Amino acid sequence: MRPFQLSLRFIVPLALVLAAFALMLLPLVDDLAKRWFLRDLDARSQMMAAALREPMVDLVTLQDNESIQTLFDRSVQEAHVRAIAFCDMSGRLLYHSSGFPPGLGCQGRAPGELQVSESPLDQDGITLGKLVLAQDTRFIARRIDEFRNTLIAVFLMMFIAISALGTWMAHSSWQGWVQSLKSLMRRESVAQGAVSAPPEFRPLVGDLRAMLHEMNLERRTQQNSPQAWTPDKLRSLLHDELAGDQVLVVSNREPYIHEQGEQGIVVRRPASGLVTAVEPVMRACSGTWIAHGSGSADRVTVDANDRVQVPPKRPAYTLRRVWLADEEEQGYYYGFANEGLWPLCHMAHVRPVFRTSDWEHYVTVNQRFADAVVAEARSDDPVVLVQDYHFALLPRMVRDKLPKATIIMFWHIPWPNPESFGICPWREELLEGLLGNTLLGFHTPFHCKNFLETVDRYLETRIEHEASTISYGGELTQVEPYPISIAWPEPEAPLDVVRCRRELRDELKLPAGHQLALGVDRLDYTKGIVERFQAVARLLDTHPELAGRFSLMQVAAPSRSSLDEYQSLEARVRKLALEINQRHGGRGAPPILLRIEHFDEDRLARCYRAADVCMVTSLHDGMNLVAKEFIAARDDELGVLILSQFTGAARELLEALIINPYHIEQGAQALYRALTMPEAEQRERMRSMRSLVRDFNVYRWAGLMLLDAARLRRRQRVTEKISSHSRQGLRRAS
Ligand code: GDG
Repeated sequence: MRPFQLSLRFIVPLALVLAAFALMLLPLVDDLAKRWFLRDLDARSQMMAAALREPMVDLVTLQDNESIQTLFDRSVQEAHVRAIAFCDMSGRLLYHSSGFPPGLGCQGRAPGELQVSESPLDQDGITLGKLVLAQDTRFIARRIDEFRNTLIAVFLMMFIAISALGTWMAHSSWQGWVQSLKSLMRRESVAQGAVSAPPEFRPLVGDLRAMLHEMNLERRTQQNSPQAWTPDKLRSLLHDELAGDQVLVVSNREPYIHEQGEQGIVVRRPASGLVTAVEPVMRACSGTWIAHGSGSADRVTVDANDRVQVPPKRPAYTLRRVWLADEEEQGYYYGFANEGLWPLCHMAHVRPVFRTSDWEHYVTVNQRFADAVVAEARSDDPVVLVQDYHFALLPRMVRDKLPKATIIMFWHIPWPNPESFGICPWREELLEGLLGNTLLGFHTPFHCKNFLETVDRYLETRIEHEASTISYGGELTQVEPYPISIAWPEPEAPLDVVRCRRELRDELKLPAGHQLALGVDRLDYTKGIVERFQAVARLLDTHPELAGRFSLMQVAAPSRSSLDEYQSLEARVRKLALEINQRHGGRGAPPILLRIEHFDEDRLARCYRAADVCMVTSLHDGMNLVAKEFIAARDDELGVLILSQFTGAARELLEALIINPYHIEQGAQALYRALTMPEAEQRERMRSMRSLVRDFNVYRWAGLMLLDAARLRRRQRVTEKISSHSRQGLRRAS
């Protein structure tokens, strides 16, 4: 496209110049050609008169009328003359050829289309009269028309030939520049850049080489750095790398929900892995978070621009709320996102449901949020952090309005294989939307690989597997794994583990030595809560001595409860807990302590500290933050984590007891092993996992993404600089 745009800038002026030239030239050419033909006619008349002179002298003297008539008629025929006549000295018309025009006499006056020439006829110095020759000039206008058309055709051909040549030259120069630019951008060829770069780039090669080298060095240092990532470090990164550029976050779920309570307005924090991860980042970078205003008192707590400063106690950033009608929320959020995309991306054996009406709401709501991003942007190149599967279309929509924006998206859930993704009726549209991103992040390299393969299967793109980039419609999307994490707890005000253990057991009316496993999840079918309960039942079947001495406390925060699938899951979970408690709960405390309610953060933190074991048995999970929260809470270095192999976390937390949650016996054995694990082994495992989660925290997650974004942003700016340099070169060349 680019070379054609450039060529147009050359072709249009060329067409104008040639047209002006033709307009000036054509009247001159007409005039010249006319004079040329008339002179030619005159010369021919003179020649003919000379040829007739000799026979005419004799015939006039003899007054041989018949021969004169024959001579004139033959001459008219042979010489393509319109008429010939002979007039005597007194101006009388004596002889003329047949068809002599009536208006033409001996006075030299002729109708417009005739040119008349006269030639005296002498004998021995005595003038006998004059020969009058009339020639038709109409052919001159025809010839001039033909000549003009030929000239226009020549101009047109010249225009086409020069334009084609110019376009071809622009295209091949552009290709050459793009290739050179690409090879300059690749580190290995920058080393020889000065040699292979075209002359236009030579002044830039040194700068580029230094910049790329610095960026690569910096990236490697940052990634491998053992030094801890902190909010301060993230803040200084934003300041140094993004020069304080505006950061906008977009997510469906808002971080603070205002609800109308009986005592007045209360603020609630939602149970969401996404909010858990992104909130500390926003506190650090003081940007604007755009989210759906879903609380009953949300509208009364915003200002005229739908904004509110949060956190309420210590405002650090702006929350901009977007309002949705009930049917929009139903179609976009519950329908397309949670009945369609959620089961599509998770292998949990729940079939996705796709409805056209849900899709239409999904498109509308994505556009509404994209418009809010554009409205909140203070410059044409903000950094936009898009969160999750609710906004697959938004990156392209924002890109269309803000082509220079750096759009980073993080996909918080797994990405399935191409076959599974392929059942979505709008798969191409979703992929095109996602390729509006500058940078697209997943939790694991495996999800990235699935995404690249899916794009490869369903869209015409160019994929560089080594560089992990997708080129689509002239734009580049970088696809990278960024394993998400949590904010490492502040060291101040640590909760005493012994006290937490005692208080929770008192609250649950359990004896002091009662062993407790903990499950914390949104009540979702992907979390494997049913399989977890079955493992508990199996444990008690095989180790009946544990009945009454051990329980699993399951905190299940209600989630998406209006959907059938979630209602039947809740019913199933309640029923199973009841059955197991009836079967194994005869002696003392029930084995399953089910709490289907939302716990506040403080209460949750006490539960993590009070538990002996944490069970994470997801059937499929992007990362799972509960596993990391449990580890971060255990500053006593005790407690055992049982972790499903189908979580992203299982790739990092190798000291957990990794299980296949579908294998109930394996789950039960792991539970037994956890409950009987010596403290020394618990400490060794926990210490190692704690050091990993401390270093690989959520600030590192955000920091690495923002560093990569800053690198791509600089690269884009250099590319723009070089493009404008190339355009100037092209203009000069043309
Ligand atoms: C998605 C991906 C990925 C739970 N109950 C309560 C409560 N929670 C909090 C937990 C945790 C969060 O919710 C759940 O995080 P997860 O990571 O388990 O999962 P999803 O919500 O499904 O999130 C997941 C995550 O995004 C981040 O990328 O890890 O794979 O599915 O923080 O503590 N919090 C409170 N009360 C509760 O009752 N306060």
